[in-house]
Amino acid sequence: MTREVWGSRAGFILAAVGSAIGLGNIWRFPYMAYENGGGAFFVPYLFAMLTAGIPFMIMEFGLGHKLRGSAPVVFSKLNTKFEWLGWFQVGIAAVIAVYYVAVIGWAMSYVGFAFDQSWGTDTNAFFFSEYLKLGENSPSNLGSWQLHIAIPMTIAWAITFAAVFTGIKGGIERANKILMPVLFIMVILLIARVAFLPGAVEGLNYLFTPDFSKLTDAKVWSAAYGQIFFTLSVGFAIMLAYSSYLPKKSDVTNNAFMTVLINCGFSILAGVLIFSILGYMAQEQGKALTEVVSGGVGLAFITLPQAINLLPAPYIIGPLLFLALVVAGLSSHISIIEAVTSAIIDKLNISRKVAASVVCGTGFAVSMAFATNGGLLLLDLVDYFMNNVALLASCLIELVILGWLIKVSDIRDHVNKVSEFSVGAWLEVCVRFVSPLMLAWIVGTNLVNTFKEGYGGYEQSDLLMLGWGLTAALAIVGIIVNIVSRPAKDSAEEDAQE
Ligand code: LEU
Repeated sequence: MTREVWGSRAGFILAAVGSAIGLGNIWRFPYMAYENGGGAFFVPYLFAMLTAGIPFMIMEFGLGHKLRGSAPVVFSKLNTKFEWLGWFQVGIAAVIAVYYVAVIGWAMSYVGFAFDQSWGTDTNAFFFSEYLKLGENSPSNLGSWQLHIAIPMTIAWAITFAAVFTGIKGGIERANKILMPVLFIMVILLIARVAFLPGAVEGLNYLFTPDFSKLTDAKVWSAAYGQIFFTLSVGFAIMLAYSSYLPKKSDVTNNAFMTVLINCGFSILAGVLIFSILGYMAQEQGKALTEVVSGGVGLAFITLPQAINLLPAPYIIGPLLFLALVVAGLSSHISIIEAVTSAIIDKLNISRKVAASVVCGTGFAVSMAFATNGGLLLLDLVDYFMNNVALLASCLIELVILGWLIKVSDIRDHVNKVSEFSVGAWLEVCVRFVSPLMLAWIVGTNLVNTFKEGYGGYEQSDLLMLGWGLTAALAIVGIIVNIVSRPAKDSAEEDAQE
């Protein structure tokens, strides 16, 4: 089978940017920036972007372009012993896919609620009790299935399925060519409106006023690094898959820089949007901003609805805000599913249509666990482990392989051969020293803290099964697949040397 290719350079960049820009940019980034010292967060964030984000993106685009395969193929071509890491990454992507779609589903429901603000004044009670119907649940006691959550999730799956089933150029590229411009236009229109509301400037001051005392806080650095991999979709099979469809003649370095800079620029725009609204809300309520902000999921589904209640023309701004979340989420969800699908196509040599049907069918069924009373708790616990343990560990192992177990200069040479401007030795400094050291420290701290303190007050048995157990299971499945795989597709290692 000849490998599919993107139809145009712009198409590839839009798809890569579509993957990177997602739920993580709109509600995670603004809150993280706020929580970690406002303007001071930008120092570690930019540092993480420069030392880890850009190098990772160049390496992954370079590897995907050179070795033309999904994550397991790429790693096994580097050395057949490394194939397991590819499957571990595909596993992380698969797990993220099944809960990410739940948040897209909630956002879809909220587009509808926003028209008449049917969430009422107590948006907290509305979200937890009326919408999620959270009762005496736990991550392992999910309660009953909720049709009103399952329906929007099904719509999201249908869109993702249509794109991935149709193929790289006709499906994924075309979807992103619609979704990305729509997203940018919506966000710019929203900013143009809310930035002039009274109080908006105070909100922005809050976000951008540096608190340099936070720079000595290890947590801030850990948050910045954690955010950068998730937001750029690197380290868990996605960008490897996307770049494996690049045509031979492609400017890898330029594409990588554009993707990173557009994504991080968009995060700042999202920060401006959200904090203008929060500043306005604080002013309207006569409170300090610190009193009105809540974190994580709460920022999008509790605080924002409250703010929308107070906005002029809430029936326009409200639906647009949640629609932006939906659009950003969908283009990312498509990429997560493609990461899994392309790995299956490569491994089993089956058609895209069959692979996409199996992946989406299974993913859909599993994701229904999140359309339950306890779905939020399950999501919270699994998301914590995927982001803070599995993903960061996967990135660290990838760095060790790329920086120490193969010749990183080979990849740099390849990248420089095909790109307009050359990447200097700084790439190797980042890949071999700066990033692995930072990550080793962060992963180590996360592991020790999670071991000692658990997470979110969940039962030990839940942490063991759905956190540690799930993460270990992904690694073990990867290792088993690696072992039973036919040893070395003969030409594999030669390919890698090319
Ligand atoms: N990069 C995406 C985001 O920031 C997430 C990823 C899982 C596709 O939301």
